[in-house]
Amino acid sequence: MSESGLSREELKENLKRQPKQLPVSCLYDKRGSDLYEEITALPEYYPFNEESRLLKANAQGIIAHIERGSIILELGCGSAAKTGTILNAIADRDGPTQLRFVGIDVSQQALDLASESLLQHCPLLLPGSVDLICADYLDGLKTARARYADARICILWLGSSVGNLNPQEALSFFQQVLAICGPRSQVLLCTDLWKDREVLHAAYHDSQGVTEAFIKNGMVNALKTLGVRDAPSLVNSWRYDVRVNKELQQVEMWLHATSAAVNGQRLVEEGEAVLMEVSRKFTMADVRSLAFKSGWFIQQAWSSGKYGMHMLVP
Ligand code: AVJ
Repeated sequence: MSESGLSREELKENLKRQPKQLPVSCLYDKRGSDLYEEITALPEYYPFNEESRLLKANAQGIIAHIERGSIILELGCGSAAKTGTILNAIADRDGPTQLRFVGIDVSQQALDLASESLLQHCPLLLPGSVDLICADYLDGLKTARARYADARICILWLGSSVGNLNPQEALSFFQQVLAICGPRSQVLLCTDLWKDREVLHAAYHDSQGVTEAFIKNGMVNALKTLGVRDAPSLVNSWRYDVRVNKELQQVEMWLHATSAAVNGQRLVEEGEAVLMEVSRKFTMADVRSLAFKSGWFIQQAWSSGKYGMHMLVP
């Protein structure tokens, strides 16, 4: 592992693929997490507001499925900006002593933001009831399952982050979640829905260039880790391109290298394109099929037409 937490070996493997691709973890250093927070405030980035609205409008319906005493565990909690909607609804119903929150994120910076933001947005949450785990999803879940062996765990997976996984990865992920968390668990899965190409394109190619900066920062992180000198000015001149791929039902964020990246060896050639991030979009039927194939049932589903939520139980 490098200082930044990125593994050089994993990066090299990713750069051998055709097309070249980077692991999602490149995107979320301190600057990346800050830029992502900025993205969520962009007028074009509709998923954030759609999700907030859907959560608020259906909070009572959602918590009706969450048993008293369940641990609320958020995967990739980031700054936990929206979690308060669910936590406060449960605290109002069951009282603050029944409430326990576990946040899992790969970024320690994000977790620091989360503990501040939770104190601010969830006045009923007792400080001793918050457990923040810096780990990737599955390791974090294993840790949580071991710590709270007897508890029922309600997993919140917000932000449509499942869209970063390809269909096989998503299937395997939900099978593993089930294997780790077992029958005393449930998942509130939020997914962005497939829609008009212009709306999708604008959400990932905003007029202020924040998403472009976010993606370029990910490449700078990767190249710095691999020992490329002057990575920021190199990547700054590369071209950002968003492709709405109808066949695979996903938005693809690409960087076209207008000059080569070299660290002794040639890592990226001039003229080559690197697939930086994939954001897969879903239909409600896609989510149903993903759930059934991986061993989950759907207790209830909500949709705004633009955005969907499913409560999954084993
Ligand atoms: C956090 C993966 C859900 O795909 O919409 C936003 C990340 N990347 N703009 C998404 C992202 C560029 C986001 N997810």
